[in-house]
Amino acid sequence: MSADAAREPWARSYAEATVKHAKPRREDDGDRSAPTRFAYGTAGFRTTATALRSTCFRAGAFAAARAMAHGGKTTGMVVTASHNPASDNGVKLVEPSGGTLPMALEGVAEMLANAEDGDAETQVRALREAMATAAPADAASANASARVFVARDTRESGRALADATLAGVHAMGVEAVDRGIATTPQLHYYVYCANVGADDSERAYYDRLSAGYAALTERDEDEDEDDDHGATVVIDCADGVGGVKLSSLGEAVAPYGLAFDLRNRGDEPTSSLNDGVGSDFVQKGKTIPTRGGFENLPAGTRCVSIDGDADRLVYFQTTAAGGVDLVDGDQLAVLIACWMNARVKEAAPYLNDITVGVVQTAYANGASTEFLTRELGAAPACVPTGVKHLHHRAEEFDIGVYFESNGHGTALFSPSASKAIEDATVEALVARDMPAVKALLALTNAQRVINPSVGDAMSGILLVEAILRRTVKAPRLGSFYKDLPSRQTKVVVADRTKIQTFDAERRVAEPEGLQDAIDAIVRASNDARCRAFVRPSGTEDCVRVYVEASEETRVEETTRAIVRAVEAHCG
Ligand code: 16G
Ligand code: MG
Repeated sequence: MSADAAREPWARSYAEATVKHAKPRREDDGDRSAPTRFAYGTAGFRTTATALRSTCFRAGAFAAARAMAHGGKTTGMVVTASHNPASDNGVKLVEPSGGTLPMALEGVAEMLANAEDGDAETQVRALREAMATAAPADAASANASARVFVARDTRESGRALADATLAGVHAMGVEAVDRGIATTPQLHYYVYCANVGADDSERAYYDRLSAGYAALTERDEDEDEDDDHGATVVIDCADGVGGVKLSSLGEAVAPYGLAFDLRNRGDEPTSSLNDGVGSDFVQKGKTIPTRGGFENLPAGTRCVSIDGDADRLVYFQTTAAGGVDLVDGDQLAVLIACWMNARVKEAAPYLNDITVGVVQTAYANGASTEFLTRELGAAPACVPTGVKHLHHRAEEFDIGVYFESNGHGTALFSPSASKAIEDATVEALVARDMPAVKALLALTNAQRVINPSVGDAMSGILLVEAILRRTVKAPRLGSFYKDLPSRQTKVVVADRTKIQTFDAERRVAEPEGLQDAIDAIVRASNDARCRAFVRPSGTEDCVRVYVEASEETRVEETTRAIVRAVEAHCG
């Protein structure tokens, strides 16, 4: 490397260390599924674990560069491949706010991940660029306490990949803190706390959430407990990290009358991460997990499935016929947004101009969109797939509720909304308007039960349970509206990147003619409620086709026709 490229001490030490973390040669480990190019994708680098050692080293250095960019803050990295198979792994980077990597930096991260082993110059250039992008106020402060928290899920490959990550952080001369095994949202929360001066321990996480739950469900002496909702929830932990962590949360909430019955905790000889279990399996297949004894539960039992890194949740109720009533992310958004909206209305005299907005993706069932539009008086916003898109859009609302149908989601309170709620509480107290005080305290306590950094299955479970328990005559979960029949299909084509979409992935710009073909097929269905779109997956080598209509058979016919159109245009 040229003397110029290595002028900073970190650049010299990084250039020396990167040599020891070479990419695996494909012919050496015989791993044919390793990518030829690493793409940051929908939610970070993700691929077969054996291909990731050098990527983790570099991503660790990248996280260190981001900590330095912010003038010496704490950033983070989680080694996880979420809902993907146990043999995969991946990288999720966490910014000092506790949020995800700014999209503008994804290309820089890709430049670093894809640079040749011997090309330290390009790697250093990428790191320097990562360091140059920060809020000006941040960059002005001292560089003394740059730190990176590294966590991993329960995958076998995690230990070695976390070690490679820690080595990447060290190579930059930045303090690396091994936070051990954690859920993705926990690590986001730890990073957030570290930068706002709050307790970033695991204990403090459980304490915050459980105290929030306790406060949110506390009843006045004159109130009756609404016993329609049993206080036990059966949780399918996907044989992942949630199995370990939910038992700690369960201990923390048990004194407040909520019991977790944890299944698929990953500690049985038959355990297999995300394999026939977990939220992805349950939501996509609309079926109960294949392990954990769900088939023996009494009909109507309230259950939750989470994913491999515990950042998604879907509820379901078993039916007498051995099936499920699925309560997906769309339904959860409705439950949470309507509950928040009702509290805002109750507090209306003191809480003016606070709006509750919902963010969905094109996958949201049309029935949920119609319901929300009616209830909230405004159509939900629609953005491209991926938490990063939903989260940013939700930040534009006073109270922004976002959910993907697959169960990624949360509610965000803007700083000004939080302040307005605080001020309104004082005013309502002075006026002795107790119904308004109650509504305002509910909004305050809801904020305590919510992980402020990112959507979190553990926090989501507590919020939903609290809402069900707190709402006298709460509607049965999932009974707000009836889903339109829908189907999601994968099509494998020669080159999925040929498909370019716009309008939040609802329309195709390229290849030419494909959108016209889809429009013609939808028109031919003669069904006013028929809706369809196609998009290239950001995590798998396939094109996804989504169709909904008022009847199952129409969904099937339309899907078949659109699959043929995709094959014809992208073959
Ligand atoms: C990732 C995303 C998820 C999205 C999914 C879509 C995050 C944390 N995860 O899992 O939000 O729904 O990808 O996958 O953003 P696809 O692009 O393959 O359809
Ligand atoms: Mg996940």
